[in-house]
Amino acid sequence: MAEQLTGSQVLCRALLEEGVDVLFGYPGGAIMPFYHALPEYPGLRHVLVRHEQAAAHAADGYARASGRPGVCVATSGPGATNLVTGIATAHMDNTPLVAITGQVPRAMIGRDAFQETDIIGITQPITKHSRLVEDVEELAEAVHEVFAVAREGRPGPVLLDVPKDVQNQKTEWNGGTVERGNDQRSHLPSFNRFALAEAARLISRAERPLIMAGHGVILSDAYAELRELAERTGTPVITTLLGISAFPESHPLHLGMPGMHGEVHVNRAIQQADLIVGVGLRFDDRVTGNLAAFARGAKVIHIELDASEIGKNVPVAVGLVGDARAILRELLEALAPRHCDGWRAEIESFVRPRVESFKGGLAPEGILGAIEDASRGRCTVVSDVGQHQMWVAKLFRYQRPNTHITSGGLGTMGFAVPAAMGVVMARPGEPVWAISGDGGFQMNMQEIATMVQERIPVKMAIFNNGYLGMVRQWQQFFHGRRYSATPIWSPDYVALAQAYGIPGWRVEHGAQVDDALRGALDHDGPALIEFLIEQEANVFPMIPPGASLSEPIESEAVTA
Ligand SMILES: Cc1ncc(C[n+]2csc(CCOP(=O)(O)OP(=O)(O)O)c2C)c(N)n1
Repeated sequence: MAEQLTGSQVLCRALLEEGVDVLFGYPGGAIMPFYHALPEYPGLRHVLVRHEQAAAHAADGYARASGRPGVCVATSGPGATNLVTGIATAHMDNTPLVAITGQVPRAMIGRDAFQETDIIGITQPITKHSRLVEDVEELAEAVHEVFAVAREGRPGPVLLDVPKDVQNQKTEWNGGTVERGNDQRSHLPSFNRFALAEAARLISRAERPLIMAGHGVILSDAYAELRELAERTGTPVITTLLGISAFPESHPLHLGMPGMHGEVHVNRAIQQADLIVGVGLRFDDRVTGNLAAFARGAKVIHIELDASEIGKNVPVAVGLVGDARAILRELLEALAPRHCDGWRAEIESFVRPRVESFKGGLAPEGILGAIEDASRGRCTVVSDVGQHQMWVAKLFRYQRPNTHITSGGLGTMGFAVPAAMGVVMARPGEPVWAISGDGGFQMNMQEIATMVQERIPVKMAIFNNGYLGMVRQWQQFFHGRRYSATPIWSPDYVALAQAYGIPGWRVEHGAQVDDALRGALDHDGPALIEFLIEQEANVFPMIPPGASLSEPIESEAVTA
């Protein structure tokens, strides 16, 4: 005999069928029936955040680290709108995120009911799909549909809006409703064989080739194929901000990060290349600088899952639409071994000694090296947004796949601390560092309470320079040092840690670094370290906004 279930119970069962094991959320009126049902389903661990934005970022971090959709839950109105920044962040970086929101009862929709907001309308431009569930009979199918959309093709966020009375509606449950299909590769678009042959021909003939690897390499798990392509053809590899950790950084073919804060030799190599093989990236403006002057001597082969990206920013000689791993495998079959030793030696000659503006204060380079050593290279690093984000991208040596997580496309301050909670849930037993500036940390530091209550051992590092550093740097270079609204006061972070009952350290000198790191790593729970770094340190080199990759600012001299 069929079981009678409420909509909320159906929702829980459908989530379990999708393989969900953790939800990040916050209750409220319109989602109360769901929270009423939740305790019956211990397989669904709920993490109570302190702000819904953090729920979305935590689900995002979980998804990036696990490769499976992350789930966040909020009530209608303010709960739902608090998710928006997190959904937009996931949208820009192609994270499979499922947001579930309560909605006012169906009869009240459109009447400006208490806590009613049109979250479907609000999130339409920042989701792959958003759906209002109009009857309990469609609920299970709707859950499976949004999960499928979140995962398939180019992943991204989806939203399911469930009116309160639908959550309470009764229905008959006849057992599982789907076979869960995790392998979407069969649905992927196929690519053109002629284009593939042409790509192989261009690669074989190029004298100055480069590979630019983006987030798509990580999303399609194409590490081995990327490495094989580089090694077989002797082609140097550039990793974009979101492509970092797609290729081991100790590898002799690894060059570094391109673009606005990319190394001089990397950008110069791009400007001198005769072929760029772009894999799973979108050539965004932070990567290309002035498009008209970008890699003018290079033909571009663009391997990308989303056909609309091909030719969007950069004209391409060959576009290959599909899954990066599948395409690279095919391409490898058509490629004979070759070398580019002369070209590599030339790029080597472009390398400049690192110019940083550290004047003897605590330098990010030393801190990051020490974090790496103390974690024995086995950690995941989640960065926030700003100067420290660039240092974390450039100075840490990523060896293992998918160990660098950051908000690239939207550049969302406040991302690191909550996203790191999600990463810990996906990778228990491995140190996870949330590295933030003093500005970004203060945007979501309330989540320390979540870590304590839910026992989520994030290791937090704050690079405190007393400024909204990246904006201050722009003011220094482009606004005549007018530091308008960038000096930022901080609380006593060690006392803050104490208030939450977690250990905290303040590090002012190099000699204190190792003890603090050891203490934080040895502690079986969340821990916080404040590093007082040099206040006006800058990130070099820097391509001014709108300039070409050939016009880097390399030192303070320019601002004099
Ligand atoms: C939510 C949000 N608001 C504003 C910005 C603009 N912004 C980019 S970097 C930055 C400064 C970050 O300062 P801090 O967190 O202290 O890091 P630092 O640059 O000093 O390392 C600001 C304000 C942003 N990226 N995100």
